[in-house]
Amino acid sequence: MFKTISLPASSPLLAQPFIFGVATASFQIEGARDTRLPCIWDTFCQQPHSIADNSNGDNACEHVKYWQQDVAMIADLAVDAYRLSIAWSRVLHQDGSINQQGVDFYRNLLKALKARNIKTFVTLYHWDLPQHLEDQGGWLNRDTAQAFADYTDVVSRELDGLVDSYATLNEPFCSAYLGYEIGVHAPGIKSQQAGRQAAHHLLLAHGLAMQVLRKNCPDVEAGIVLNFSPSYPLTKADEHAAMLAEQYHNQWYIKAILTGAYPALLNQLSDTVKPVIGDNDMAIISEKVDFIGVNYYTRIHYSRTADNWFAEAELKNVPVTDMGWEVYPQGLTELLLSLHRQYQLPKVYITENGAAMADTLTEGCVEDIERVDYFHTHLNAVHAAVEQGVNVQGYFAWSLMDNFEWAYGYNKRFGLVYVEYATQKRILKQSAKQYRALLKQRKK
Ligand code: IFM
Repeated sequence: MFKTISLPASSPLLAQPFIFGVATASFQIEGARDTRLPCIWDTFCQQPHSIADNSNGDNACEHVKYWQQDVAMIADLAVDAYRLSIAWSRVLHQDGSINQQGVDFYRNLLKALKARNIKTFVTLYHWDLPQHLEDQGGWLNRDTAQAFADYTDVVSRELDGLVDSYATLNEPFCSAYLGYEIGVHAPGIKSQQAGRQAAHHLLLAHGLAMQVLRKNCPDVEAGIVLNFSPSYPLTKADEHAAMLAEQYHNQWYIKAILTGAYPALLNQLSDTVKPVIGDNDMAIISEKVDFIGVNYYTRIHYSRTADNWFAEAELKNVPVTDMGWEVYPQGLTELLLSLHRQYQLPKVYITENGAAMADTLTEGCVEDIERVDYFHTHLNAVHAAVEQGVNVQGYFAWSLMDNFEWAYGYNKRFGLVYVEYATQKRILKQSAKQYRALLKQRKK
């Protein structure tokens, strides 16, 4: 078990222009529910049994209240960049007019970060669709893609000059599959057809938003953040199943974006499940991106089902995080190398990587040695990929601080910083101190 986070002294990760950062998302930290429109996660949290601890995002980390101290804390970590998301429901009223208070919140936050020389990585959509749009069909309604482009237009004008890097969407897989296909995330719909159609409309929204960003801020880099849980066969006999899962869950998004086509698996879907695709959609979806954000936490094993499809298979006796996710750092190297072989990749940022652990606050300290080990091994996995030619230019730890972990509520802690929710006190864990030590060493 590594007690420090370190990299070889000659690692390109320790040299310019590699960026180190921390990441969060609006609904998970902001709170201040009363100063924005309701979103699909507010509604979902009210449904019985949807959230493990019956909690919601009403208060979360009260970041809207404590943002100044949070900015100071981010600066204290010696990071180069902060990745945050904008809540659509905080910047627009239902009639499409601007919620000035919400816009001012983000403007002030971004200005304060820039004043401390911290680069601003802004994600436009991290799952919190305004509820009134869900009432019109949400991501099943093609008009939502255009509504997202209109929202992007407002945000990119209002935040002009304050953003260094835009990501359109965070993890469209989660919005579509978890939200509309198996219903464990908001809005809780369980339909394969809905999942595939939502995925298509999300990708279309991404493409339309890219066009807006190119027009409004041609000098600001723009891309998308995708999550990958690479698919591995449980046994030799399961290789085909793993290949199907890989296409369905991972390649579905990156292939559409980088090549303008869905994986071949699309043709195996029945006509009732296939998404409706407009004539020009794939060209819009494959609008050139400046970067792909890669979120990696674990790999997944699959086995073949009786109907020749795939099902998740559990590996026994492997190290897991508090989420039950296997700790498999080599998977990150393997993923990056495999994407590098398959595609003409633009630059890559690791936009999320981290681990939930059962942290305990003892005498004011959190000795999260397993998380230190996780960051150490995963950063070295990125190093290995870069040494083999993958153009990775940044790494963001998930997450800055403990927060609302979606369907798990506040039970799962991913933070570098411990949040004592009753007092909203932030306490740097050992992992935060080690991450900072690594970054400071580089800055000498
Ligand atoms: O907390 C989430 C985040 O919102 C999106 N990516 C995965 C994280 C851990 O589950």
